[in-house]
Amino acid sequence: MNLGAEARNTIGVGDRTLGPDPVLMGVLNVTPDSFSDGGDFFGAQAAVARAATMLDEGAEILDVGGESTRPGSDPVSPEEEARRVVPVVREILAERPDAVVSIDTYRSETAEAALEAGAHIVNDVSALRGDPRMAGVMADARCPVILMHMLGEPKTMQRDPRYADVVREVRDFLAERAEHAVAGGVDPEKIIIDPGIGFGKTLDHNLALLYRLDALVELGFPVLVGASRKSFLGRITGLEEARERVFGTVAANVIAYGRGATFFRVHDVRANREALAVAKAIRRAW
Ligand code: HH2
Repeated sequence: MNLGAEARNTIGVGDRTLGPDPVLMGVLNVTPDSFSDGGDFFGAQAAVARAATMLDEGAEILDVGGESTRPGSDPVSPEEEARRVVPVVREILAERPDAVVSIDTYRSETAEAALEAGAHIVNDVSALRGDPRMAGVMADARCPVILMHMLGEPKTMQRDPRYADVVREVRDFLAERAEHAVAGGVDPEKIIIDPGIGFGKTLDHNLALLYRLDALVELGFPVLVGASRKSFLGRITGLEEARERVFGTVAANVIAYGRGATFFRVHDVRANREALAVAKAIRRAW
């Protein structure tokens, strides 16, 4: 699907427009086991405080997730997932009514409950493959949706992932999932696509996708990149501790911006905001 020759890099959220300048989505994992911040913000109070910090540092979206999708992780029950995220969404919006909140889930019940609590965006790492009701829920809510590529499922996805041509396969997959979403009633203007860095990909696959992001931009949807603190950065830099991978994250995001990405899912908001502000200024200078 191509919505026109021009790359699209904005998305409407209610009466606001996000983009075309780089948009930072702060990661808020309300989980005991996420790969880089598991357990840090597990209680609602700690999560809301972290949300406020990320907003103050320049995040325009907060991505609230209640289930880790790190390689090897197990799913949690839908009830447990909703129990973790719904109070956090509600409390963030009570304290910061202007915040834009996205809900990181592939389950329609969780998405519905979070939207009901005020969330604005659904971030579905299964790109609508995880739950047949999801497209309908998104269509009814008329909310922006993020469709991400994943090969396999979190439990096994890093066991020898293979592609004949990773860029073509990821692009074709995202085009097909976008068509599926539109067939289910989702407004094409509300779709954001994401190559799914680290989801069933080797180091070389991740690097190829970041370098050839323009191939995804050509599909006509805004592109989101979630490279933050991921293990491919550790493979390159030798940093085993995920929270130390800030400089590598910044490099990946600045390159991704140069290749056409607009949305950046990050743990370290300030570092990425400053780097992307400089990248934007350089791009504008000529
Ligand atoms: N990555 C993670 C989770 N959700 N959503 C999108 N759209 N893109 C991503 O790259 C992405 C995502 C994994 O990172 P994190 O949330 O930090 O860890 P965990 O899954 O262990 O909670």
